[in-house]
Amino acid sequence: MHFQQQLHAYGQWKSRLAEAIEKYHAWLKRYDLGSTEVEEMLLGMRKNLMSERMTIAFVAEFSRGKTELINALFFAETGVRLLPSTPGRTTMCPTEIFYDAQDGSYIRLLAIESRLDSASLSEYKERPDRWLKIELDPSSPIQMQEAFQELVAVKRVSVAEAKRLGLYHEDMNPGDGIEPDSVEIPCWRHALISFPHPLLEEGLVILDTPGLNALGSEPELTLSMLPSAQAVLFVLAADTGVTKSDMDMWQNHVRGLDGNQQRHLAVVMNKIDTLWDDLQSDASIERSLRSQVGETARILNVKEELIFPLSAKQALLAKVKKDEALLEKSRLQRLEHYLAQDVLQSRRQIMQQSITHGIGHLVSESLGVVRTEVAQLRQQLEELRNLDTKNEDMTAKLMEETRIQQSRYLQIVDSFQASKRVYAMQAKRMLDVLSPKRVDRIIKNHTRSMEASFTTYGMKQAMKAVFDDLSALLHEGVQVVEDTQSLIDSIYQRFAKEHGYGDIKPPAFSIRDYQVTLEDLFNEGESFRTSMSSTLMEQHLVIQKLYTTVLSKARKLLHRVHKETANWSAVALSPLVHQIKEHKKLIEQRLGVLRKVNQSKESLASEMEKLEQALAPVLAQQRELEDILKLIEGREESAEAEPAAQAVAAMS
Ligand SMILES: Nc1nc2c(ncn2[C@@H]2O[C@H](COP(=O)(O)OP(=O)(O)OP(=O)(O)O)[C@@H](O)[C@H]2O)c(=O)[nH]1
Ligand SMILES: [Mg+2]
Repeated sequence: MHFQQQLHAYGQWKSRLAEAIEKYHAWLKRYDLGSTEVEEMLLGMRKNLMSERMTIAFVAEFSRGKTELINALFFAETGVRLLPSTPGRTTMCPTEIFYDAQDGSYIRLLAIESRLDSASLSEYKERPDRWLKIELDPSSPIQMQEAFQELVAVKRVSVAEAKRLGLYHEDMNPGDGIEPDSVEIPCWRHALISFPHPLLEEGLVILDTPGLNALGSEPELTLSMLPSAQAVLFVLAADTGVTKSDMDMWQNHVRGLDGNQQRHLAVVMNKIDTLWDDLQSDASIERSLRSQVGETARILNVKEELIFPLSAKQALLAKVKKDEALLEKSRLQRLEHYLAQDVLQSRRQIMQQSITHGIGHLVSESLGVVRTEVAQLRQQLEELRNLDTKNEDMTAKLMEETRIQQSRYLQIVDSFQASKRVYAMQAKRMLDVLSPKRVDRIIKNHTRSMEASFTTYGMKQAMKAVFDDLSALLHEGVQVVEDTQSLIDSIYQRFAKEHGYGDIKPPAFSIRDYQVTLEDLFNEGESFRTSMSSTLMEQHLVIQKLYTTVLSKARKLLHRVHKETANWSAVALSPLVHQIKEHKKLIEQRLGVLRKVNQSKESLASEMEKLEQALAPVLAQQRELEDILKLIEGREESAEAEPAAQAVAAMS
């Protein structure tokens, strides 16, 4: 399947899941089983799912052909070279290309001087009025192509000004060690491009980066935007091989992205057309290509199958001219296949796992309760069928039994209330430990000392102190979450043992993994700091930005931990609550039936009929839930409803 078809299928799958979430939400409402917490959780899940985007980032030294590759992969059907790609440095600022359905077609540009401001890029993105906006006409590729020329805009400033902006770079100095009077710097710090294009409309986001030291001077790009991309393509050129500067970039900023299983990192070996040679046989060209791929794999220490030799330029040409043979020769299709199969498929699996884990658990839990109800109604019917109406003793005995059940039920309610009180105290203690206020206080305290320190060393010490405090907080959180989990487990076990509630399980939860994530975050920050000393002369501004980025990520992370913990603690006992409610309903129903049968023997038939009638809507509930579960699990075929006998067996 082509990338576009695959992305479309992925979009459809997401809408199906969103529909399942909506249906379950409606189901809970219809039967009055929801709660504000569960409702909020479902709405949040649905929102996350629908706003989820798929980002592919392109990084490399300048002039390796990143932008040309983007043109060839995604925008060839416009018939033009949509984004500017020329010899030498071209793209001057990181550029995000996506579709913003709300605001339509535009380019938004953020002035380079905004680097002096303490607001982060993501904060700027919330404030469109701070950006220069250029309208785009999506029906005219030529107009768009012209508008995109703004992405290459540069200006001359004094060296002092470049230093002030944290942009003075040794490479701007042409070797003789004498500082020039002025240097060229980008006009723009960041660009956002939105226009309706089938791929972008499906949620694709493309991140093009400028080659020259963009990764070293914008920590937010390197530490925040790249790591959150689903795929990162590192581009090399076949005619230059792996140069020292390619290697620096790879080691300092790209290689580390490989650690995450949810992200794909691949290497493109572009410009293979420079190896094409009419005087050489295809076989010998193939051989030299193979050996270059092998060599690159060895130097970068990546698997050979993750290196994609191709020619972006020829691929673009081939697509525009509809020249199939040339397209084949450009070898672009193997990369397209990789993006469609490996990247998108695994994205879908990850989403599926997390969604099935979240909502699937809730739906299965509801289904378990409904199935028990079906089974118990059937059992009651069975009892009535076997009831010897002439035998008054038997009815009386059943009545007696049910009364005993009723008083036992009242005990269950009492003991549940007691457990719930203990649990509520524990849950409060847990959420206090992880409270966002505590996190913010820690960060705020240290930020002050960080801003006050003039040396890199002082800043580094302050950073270490925040990290220690935050990880201590998280450590305490892990402990208290585990205590809470044991408490919940013991409550469930007690209800299973004493009251026969063996079928329901508490939702599992842990925040242990976040400890590693937090640690990685700070380590990445530190390795960024050590890598930049050699490349940037004026570091203070960049280090400050670096630390702000790391801290805002840590803050987000810990807030998320709190939110997830709160969600979990809100629903941890709800399977028990459902079960108890159902239990009560059944006992009352049964007493009612027996009472009536006792009063007049004739009413037996009509009571049985009523039970049959009561069964029908519950069976309908069960079918609805089974359909929702099918939607979630992506099963197309309608599975057989669970046989009654099995359901009866499950309840006894
Ligand atoms: N021969 C050949 N040239 C290519 C190929 N791909 C790109 N180029 C050329 O390489 C030059 C640089 O391409 P760009 O796409 O601007 O490179 P970039 O990596 O985006 O560079 P920056 O924007 O400066 O970071 C342009 O002149 C392209 O025409 C290719 O496959 N073969
Ligand atoms: Mg470029």
